[in-house]
Amino acid sequence: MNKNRLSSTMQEGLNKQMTQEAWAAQVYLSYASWAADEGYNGIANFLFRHANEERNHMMKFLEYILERGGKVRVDPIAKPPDDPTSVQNCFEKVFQQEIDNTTGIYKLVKLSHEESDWATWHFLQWFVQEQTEEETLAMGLLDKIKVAGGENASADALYNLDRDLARAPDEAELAESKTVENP
Ligand code: OFO
Repeated sequence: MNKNRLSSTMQEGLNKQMTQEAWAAQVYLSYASWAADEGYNGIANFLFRHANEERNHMMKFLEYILERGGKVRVDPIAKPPDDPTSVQNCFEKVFQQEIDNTTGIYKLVKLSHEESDWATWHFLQWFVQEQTEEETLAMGLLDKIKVAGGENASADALYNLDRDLARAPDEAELAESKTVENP
């Protein structure tokens, strides 16, 4: 008896997204290594922590495919993009990477809706929220580098930014958790 509760299209899509998350972890590792090499140890620390999050996302997809009786396929992971050229460029790349990942998640949500695969739809809602959080976090990075002076940021401003990011929380607070008292 076939126990696979995923359509073949969905199984393929989930496997691709699993690899996409593994790739995202590699991208963060590569940007973090670049930052460390440039002497930005706070930024590196922030990006290394994020690489771990992406790897956890990969595991969530892997576990879900197995849980639904599907077949996991561990594919090769593509090479990360070129190193950033500056801190601003690094944060722009991080933001773009999150947007691209959101697009992948949305495609799967759309497919789950079309297939009336409500279990997968429900599973993906966590990722919809996570991507909103990560985009907010990446937008925050872009704001910080803008305030620091963008491409013309002084060594002092970059020093402060680097120190702040070493302690920055991994999660962004979303609009839903805001209140009048805590805007
Ligand atoms: Fe997996 O959350 Fe970012 O990309």
